[in-house]
Amino acid sequence: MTLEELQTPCTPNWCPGCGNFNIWAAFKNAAVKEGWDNTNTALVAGIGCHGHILNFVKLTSFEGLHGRAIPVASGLKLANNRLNVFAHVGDGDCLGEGGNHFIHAARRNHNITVLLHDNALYALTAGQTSPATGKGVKTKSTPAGNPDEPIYPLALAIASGATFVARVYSGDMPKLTELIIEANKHKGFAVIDILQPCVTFNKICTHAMFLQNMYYLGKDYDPKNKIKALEKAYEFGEKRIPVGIFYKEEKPSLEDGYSQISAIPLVDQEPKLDSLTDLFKKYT
Ligand SMILES: Cc1ncc(C[n+]2csc(CCOP(=O)(O)OP(=O)(O)O)c2C)c(N)n1
Ligand code: SF4
Repeated sequence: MTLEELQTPCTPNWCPGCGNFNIWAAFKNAAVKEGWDNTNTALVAGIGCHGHILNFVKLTSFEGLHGRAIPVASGLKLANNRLNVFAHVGDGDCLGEGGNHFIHAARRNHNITVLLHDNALYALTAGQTSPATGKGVKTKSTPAGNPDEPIYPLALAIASGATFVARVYSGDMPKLTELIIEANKHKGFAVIDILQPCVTFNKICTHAMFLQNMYYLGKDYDPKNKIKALEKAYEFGEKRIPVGIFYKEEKPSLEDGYSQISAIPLVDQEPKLDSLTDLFKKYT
């Protein structure tokens, strides 16, 4: 599909300057480069500003309940393992309401790509604290400062078993496009933590803050070293926001382990009615 063909009749309604615009553009660039279309790709999202992306990309998509994008994406992949499956999730959506799903999909190494639109708060509902909000940060729901420690999403992903774990700033469109493509090519659970400024509600994680404090993991960094990757995943502060691929491991995905779908995807298989009838008989 061309960029024009990926266009829907809807005009994006994100606030001017929102990092979601960059994610939208980078995703479409990746789709054009890789030939993603409605025969080979499906998108899922949770609920939030991030989830609106489905309205602006003309690809088959499903908006799950808040926090439930990942189980829908995993089910899609099991039903049709030929598809490129992307889950667009928010930090509240993925780490709060859907935290349990994130952990177990990573542990099972489902072959899907999770694009975490990380604006470090609940944006659609007007700026409340999420599990990614820093300790002490004042938000609508914590006017005296967030009393809780944040979750470090990449550390959680690595510890849970994700096999491709990366971070990128939404404004770095070439890198974001490249990583989306690489994450999709990876055979297993891939997570990209996308630093996505919410210009309306987050006055700390701004474009300027990311530009001033991020640095790229260099050639001497070994993404195969899990312990070092975990250490890196906890690094976040002044002049200390690493971006790049933190961890990469080659191993069979959950779908690779099912011989029943290795030759023909489930959707293309005839249901075995005889065996089902026998099964039902047992319980009638
Ligand atoms: C189970 C459930 N809890 C709460 C809500 C209300 N709700 C809708 S969107 C949202 C915030 C979304 O925040 P996040 O996932 O971080 O996405 P963002 O808007 O920041 O992109 C909340 C709390 C809901 N729809 N369902
Ligand atoms: S509220 Fe924040 S995340 Fe939502 S569209 Fe506006 S800037 Fe973007």
